[in-house]
Amino acid sequence: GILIVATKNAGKIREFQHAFAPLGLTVKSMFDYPELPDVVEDGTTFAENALKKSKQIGEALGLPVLADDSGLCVDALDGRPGVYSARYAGEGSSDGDNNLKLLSELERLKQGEDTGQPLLSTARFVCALSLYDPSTAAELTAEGAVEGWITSEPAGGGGFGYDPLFYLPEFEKTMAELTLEEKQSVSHRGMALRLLTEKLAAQGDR
Ligand code: ITT
Ligand code: NA
Repeated sequence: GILIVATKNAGKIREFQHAFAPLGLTVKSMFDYPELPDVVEDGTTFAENALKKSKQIGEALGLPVLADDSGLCVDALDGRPGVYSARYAGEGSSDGDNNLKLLSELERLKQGEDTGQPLLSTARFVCALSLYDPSTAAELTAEGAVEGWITSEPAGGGGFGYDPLFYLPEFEKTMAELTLEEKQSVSHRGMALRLLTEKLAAQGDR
């Protein structure tokens, strides 16, 4: 079967493909439906934006659709960039632009003081998933989070987005230094996917 995911983020697509392939599901993304307009993500929470994406695309296609809204919440920045993670350095900004912006905001807080300490602030990645079925108007949701530190020493070529700056003390590695399997086992998205799968299975039992 196929699973439609309302995303244009290549990093997310890779992780969903990896997660759903063992279930015999092929992932389709918004790259397979170029005629569909982008969803305006003006919600104030990850959950709100995830529902907006799954519902708009699900209704447009008349098929069940999964959506992911996620981001990075940095404690020293009062939770920013949060729901603005994808466009932190401006509309259409690249992952590289956003990472530079994050480090410069955290450096600004130190006001020139060099502590020699690469770990700048605690932070968490959050992922809200929404599965919307237009035939019943039913929505299933799940949220996952992972705690770590923002490091001034980016490392790793895996993952996407802020992964090279997100340091996990228990691995002594950044998220970008983990394999896809390792990332799935600890990440916000992996946790949300496991919770969503449990909810789906519980529904199937009813
Ligand atoms: P779609 O809306 O098309 O799914 P997007 O990239 O715009 O793609 P979001 O609005 O959910 O997605 O923004 C999430 C941003 O948060 C994303 O661009 C990354 O910069 C960051 N992010 C989310 N999950 C991440 C992860 O697993 N690793 C690193 N950065 C992540
Ligand atoms: Na988005």
